[in-house]
Amino acid sequence: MNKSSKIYIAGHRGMVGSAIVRRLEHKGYNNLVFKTSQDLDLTSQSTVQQFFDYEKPEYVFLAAAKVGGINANNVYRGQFLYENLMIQSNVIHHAYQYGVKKLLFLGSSCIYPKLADQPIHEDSLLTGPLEPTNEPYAIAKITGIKLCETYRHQYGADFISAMPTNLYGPNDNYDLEKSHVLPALIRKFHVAKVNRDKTVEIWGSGKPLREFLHVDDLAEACIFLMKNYADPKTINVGFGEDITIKELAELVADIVGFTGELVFNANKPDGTPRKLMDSSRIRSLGWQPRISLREGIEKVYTEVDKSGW
Ligand code: GFB
Repeated sequence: MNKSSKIYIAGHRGMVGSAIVRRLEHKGYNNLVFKTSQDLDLTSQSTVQQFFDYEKPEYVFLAAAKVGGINANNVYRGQFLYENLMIQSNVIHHAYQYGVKKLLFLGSSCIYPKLADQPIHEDSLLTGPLEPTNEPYAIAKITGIKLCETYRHQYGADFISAMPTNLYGPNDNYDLEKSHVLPALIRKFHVAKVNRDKTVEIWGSGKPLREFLHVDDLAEACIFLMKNYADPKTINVGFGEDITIKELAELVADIVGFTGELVFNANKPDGTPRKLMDSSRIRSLGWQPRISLREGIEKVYTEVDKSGW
């Protein structure tokens, strides 16, 4: 991949895709292709085929997906399964048909069994039952991994897949019903501070552990893998440490400046008890995260547009 290679970033308006675009542009890549979902419906096979026929990109970062937090995954189960299956099948298949030199598919740590040994090694894939709240999304993502693996095996396509841990950063989703925990907490604590509320509701018990990676670190990892990884096996991209949701809530409250009380709502699901990734493979290749959790949250909180809250 050189600076003038034609690179298609699917999902360039999302948190991950936009971070990849920022990193590529920063590094001087000058032939990037992206389309909004209005201009290119990735769930439509014929539309995606026409796009690849016309553009013929050389490299593809597949960051387009239907994503959300624990509630969205659990409620929109059919959409999460269908839309992700369609998007990834259309992009991966036509990338193969139109001779893309390399494709990187992005998944998620929820592909691993709910009770996988910790930290979770890539070999844990398909060794046990999935977390029920995100089973449809996880099954779609596992299928994406298998498409990359089988197209490499059968056709010799250089398609790889990477599994990031829970992510946060610019262009995150702050819709309280659909978002992940970190943006939800930032918004809830900010609003509570402004309104001088005494309490903030935290879903679940506060006991689950989660690992958080800033999306700029992930974007660097994606470009690194595009250049340095060509293996059928998926590769984990994590931060290396996890914290409980209660500790996370206390950290966000401290950064935002909320001094009231946390109230845990046991009627909301906890999800997986823990999903710390074993990222020793990517680290041994030479990538490591640079942005600490506190630093990353401080940056996000400063930069996010709070006007609609
Ligand atoms: O980030 P999150 O929605 O997704 O929730 P998962 C993480 C934990 O935070 C859960 C708790 O235990 C939630 O109950 N939590 C506490 C909250 N307060 C809140 C809140 O206000 N909003 C939210 N959203 N959570 C997702 C998967 O799982 O992680 C996806 O469903 C994907 O498929 C993604 O893998 C990375 O970490 O539980």
